[in-house]
Amino acid sequence: MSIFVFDAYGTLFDVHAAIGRFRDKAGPDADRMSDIWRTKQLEYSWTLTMAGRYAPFWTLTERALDFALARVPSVDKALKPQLLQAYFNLDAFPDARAALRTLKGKGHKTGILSNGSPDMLEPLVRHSGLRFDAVLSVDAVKIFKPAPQAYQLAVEKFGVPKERIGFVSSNFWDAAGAKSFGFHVFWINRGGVVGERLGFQPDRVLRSLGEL
Ligand code: LAC
Repeated sequence: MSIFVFDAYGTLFDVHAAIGRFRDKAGPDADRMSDIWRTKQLEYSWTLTMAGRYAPFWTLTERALDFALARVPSVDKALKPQLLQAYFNLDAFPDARAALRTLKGKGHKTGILSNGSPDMLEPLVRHSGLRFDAVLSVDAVKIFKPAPQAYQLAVEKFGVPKERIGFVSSNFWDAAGAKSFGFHVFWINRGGVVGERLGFQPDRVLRSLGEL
């Protein structure tokens, strides 16, 4: 495997870092609100895709936050701009930096393929200081992962057969979609959670990016 393509949110970057910075102000339902925010963000992307529609992931991130704040009224709605702003510099998971350095040191190429829109990914990657050979957004084809057209972007960018691309994701739905597409898939199961039964299994299950 000489090319490793990573999912961004949940795999390299911690989406719950946003609420983490405001947990005191957000109160006891902070984590529940953050879970709903993430779940709806993804659900909206799949629902639009199935309806044959597209809106940038940033728009869906904001709509999902509006929903989550409405659903969990104990969290102060005034936190909305700060929570959205935090999305531009989410913390990278502690294992990401070392893993990327090791892969590069071994001469591998690395990339990101994310549902995130370019205006989200650019500041996120810049603030993290992490370096990639390519940062690809599905916005180029205006359809979200797990649609095959989205994964195809990485094949076109790196110009190699898909089975030579190692695709790395912590999101099982993404790992399953990537396997269905034909990538060699690593599912990063940091929490040791039960794998989904979607009919597609990753090639490897790892506990951290450090095991790549
Ligand atoms: C990504 C998300 C949706 O594609 O996890 O980065």
